[in-house]
Amino acid sequence: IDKKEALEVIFSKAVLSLKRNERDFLKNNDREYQLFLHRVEKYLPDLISVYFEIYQSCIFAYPFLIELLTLMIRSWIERDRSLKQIDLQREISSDWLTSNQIIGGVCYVDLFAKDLKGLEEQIPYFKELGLTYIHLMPLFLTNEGDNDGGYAISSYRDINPKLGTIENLRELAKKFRENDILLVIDFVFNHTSDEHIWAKKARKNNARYKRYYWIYEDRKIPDQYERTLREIFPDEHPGAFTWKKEMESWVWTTFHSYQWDLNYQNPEVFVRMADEMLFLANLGVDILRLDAVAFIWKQKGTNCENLPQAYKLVEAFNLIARIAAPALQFKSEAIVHPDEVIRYISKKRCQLSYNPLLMALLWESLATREVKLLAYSMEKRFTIPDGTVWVNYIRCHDDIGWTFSDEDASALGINGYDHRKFLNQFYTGKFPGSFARGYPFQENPATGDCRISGTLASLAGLEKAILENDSIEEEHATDRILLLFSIIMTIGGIPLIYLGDEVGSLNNYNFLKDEQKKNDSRWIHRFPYNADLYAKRHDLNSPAGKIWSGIQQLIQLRKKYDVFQTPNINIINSGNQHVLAFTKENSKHRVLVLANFSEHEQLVESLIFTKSGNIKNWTNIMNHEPQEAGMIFMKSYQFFCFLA
Ligand code: OTU
Repeated sequence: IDKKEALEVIFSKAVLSLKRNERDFLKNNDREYQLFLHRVEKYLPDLISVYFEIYQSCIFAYPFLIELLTLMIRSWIERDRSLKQIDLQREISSDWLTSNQIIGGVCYVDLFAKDLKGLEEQIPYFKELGLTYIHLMPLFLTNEGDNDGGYAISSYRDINPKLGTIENLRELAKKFRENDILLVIDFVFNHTSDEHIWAKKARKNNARYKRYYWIYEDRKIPDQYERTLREIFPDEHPGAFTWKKEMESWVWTTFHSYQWDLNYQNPEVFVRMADEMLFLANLGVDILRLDAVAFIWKQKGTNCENLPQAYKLVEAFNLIARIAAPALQFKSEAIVHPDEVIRYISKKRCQLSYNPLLMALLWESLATREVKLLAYSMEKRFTIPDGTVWVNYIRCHDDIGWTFSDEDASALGINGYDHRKFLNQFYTGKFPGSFARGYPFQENPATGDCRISGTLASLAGLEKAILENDSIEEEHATDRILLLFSIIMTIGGIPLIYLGDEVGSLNNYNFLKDEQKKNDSRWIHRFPYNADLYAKRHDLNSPAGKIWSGIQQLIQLRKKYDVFQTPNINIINSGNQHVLAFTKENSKHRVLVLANFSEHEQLVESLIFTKSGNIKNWTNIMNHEPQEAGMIFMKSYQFFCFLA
């Protein structure tokens, strides 16, 4: 039987499983349905191939495929007409995602605005700052008490009642759309909480639901897996499995013991999660952040991270979206080795990705005052496929992990292991002369691993400066903060601000008094909305005001020149080890960015202009002064952006 015929058989089976009124919808909306069929024709063959690559050896694969198609058609039928309009627009425009008009912000709904209604009231603030992309941290039903900041989800269809209702979220999505703000939320699809209905049924020994997870009665198989696994949250429990007394079994829990890893080797899990994904899409979500994507496939004898099937699963989810909710885009959250990060990024997989390498190396350059590792890594690794986009950030709700490549470091004579040790010492404030006030996260004496928690301002020196009443250091700190923002605003991709950072929020030590939080230092940088700081945002004498207005100016700059939306950069050797230099260009403009990562004044040879394309008339667009010939003089932590 030929392939086309097979597809037709499969598809018509799916249509037959629809309810009567759903089939009527298809009949009565023929023009709309033809559009859908066109997508089916375009993407279904690939979806089926990928699906069978993943599930070739599973005898249940076929019936679950029919179920998948049925729920895709159903979800499309239920999709709001206004969203279907956006589907169409995004299908024909290829560059909306890379636009220089997109500026991101991320926040916890409860900490920033109490609840979803409160968040709606913050729209004027988002507009004032210039934000057009808001990522709301997990807001679904979750365990009472400790719940990993919402990353333990008990239902993908119910909002945490403290934050509001599904209707509130739908309403917010609509309000965002009216205000040209993209809505981003998490798709926490590697695990559910132990209170999700599936986990509850598994706990009651229901065989079908036990197959949704990785559950073993003895240590035999867990031991086999653990031989090659890395510990992710060693503070919480050793290894990857947790003993559940009520079931007399071991359950795979990569993160916390109440976060049960889903078993994607079971096609039913894939299909059920696809259904949850399409439900989120139909709420009016624009971008789904694929949480912990590196961990979704497991295989004995490997570290169970970044396996080929993980990429295939992402491809399959993406194809489902292309057919049933094409407006939806994916953002990869793979905070792993840069060789692996890149594999998730493509139009077929994730159209967006965090840029953990740029993030980590910005901090590395601040600590060392040298830009060589940053420049070398960006030159080699900044380019990503056409139509995809980096999300460039300085801080987020998580720790900073030093995910640079040891091979890159060693090419520059840097020993990765020692360097990470230095960085951890520096950012926990232990290194002599350090300006930073961070906390260690998941320090593992066995491996020497450690990551860093702390707010942008505290890690950049503001906390220490204020405490010591040191006005020069205070100025350095605000300059450091603005320097990092200058880079993410000009380098291309989508800049993402961890809200609160734009007014210089300091570490919050209250978590130490909270039984449920004190062992997770990431709470040091998950702070409540600080009304005082926000009130000072227009006061240019306060650090909050300096930082806020500096950022706002950068945002305006970025939005004004579309050269900032060109994806690539050209790293230039500035001839000064403290100064990062790169250019970007499009048909109209060329920009040259210079950033001094040291607290000392620096000189850059005017040769840099020749190296940047031998153009004579450069204007400094920070102050609109033409650049005279001769040496370029840079003050401490100064940032220049020249336009030609
Ligand atoms: C993610 O992070 C979330 O960002 C965290 O807040 C969650 O706790 C976690 O998943 C579980 O849902 O280990 O330290 O890419 O770096 O996925 C953060 C690998 C994490 C990990 C990342 C994970």
